[in-house]
Amino acid sequence: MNGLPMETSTASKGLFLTFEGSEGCGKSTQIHLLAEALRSLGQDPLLVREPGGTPSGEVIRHLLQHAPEGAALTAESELLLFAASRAQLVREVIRPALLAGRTVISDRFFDSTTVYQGVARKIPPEVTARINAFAVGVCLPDLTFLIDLDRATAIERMGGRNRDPDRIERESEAFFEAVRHGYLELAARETQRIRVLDGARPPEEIAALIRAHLTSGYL
Ligand code: T5A
Repeated sequence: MNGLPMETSTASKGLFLTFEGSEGCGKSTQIHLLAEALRSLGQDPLLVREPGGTPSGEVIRHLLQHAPEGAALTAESELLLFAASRAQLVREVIRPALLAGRTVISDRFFDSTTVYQGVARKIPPEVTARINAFAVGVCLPDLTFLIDLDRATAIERMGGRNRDPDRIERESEAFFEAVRHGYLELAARETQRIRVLDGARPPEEIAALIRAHLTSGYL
């Protein structure tokens, strides 16, 4: 036993929300606006991000993004490392919080693997689906917001942050086109769970749409 709660099929009491989209689409901005709104309603949402969010997950994040030792990672190793970070985050942080009744908001979750490693890295969908299922167990998002933004606008916004690109951010334009289309195709297949939002709109407008979605059946 490692002291962490065992995975069971017991229904979660908390709401599990995930945000997805390509680099610079505005996920973090919206997560923080939503968290503020929830706090003003007296809630105490838990915010997590992927990869990372646990001590071991943060080491994996560094390896995947910036460590020189990660430069030669294969697509297969990359997939398994994202899954390992997620498996730990689910059992160590997300699941206990949901069972305790907290709302959990995750900046990326398994849809990122479906799209980045599956569609963009071309790993067969049955492989990413199986590994995703193994990593998350019974912990599935109740609702996912996909923020869709064209690449040119995203690059302009990220340039404004004046930061060093990480290993994945240095990928080709074709890779990021595949990511964007992969997300939109996934949303078209999972219309019940995934809500697509236009990331080119002003942040407050997007935030209002998110709150409206939530108050129409989730809060
Ligand atoms: N990955 C991850 C995989 O390949 N597989 C996986 O399974 C997982 C989990 C993670 C990387 O890992 C990959 C995908 C990624 O390459 P990360 O460093 O965690 O990367 O960063 P990202 O998730 O890509 O997020 P970013 O921090 O780059 O962007 P955000 O959070 O989407 O954008 P945000 O909110 O920081 O906004 C960017 C800028 O735009 C402005 C903000 O002020 C900010 O300056 N902005 C707006 N401006 C105008 N209008 C709006 N509506 C705006 N919204 C935000």
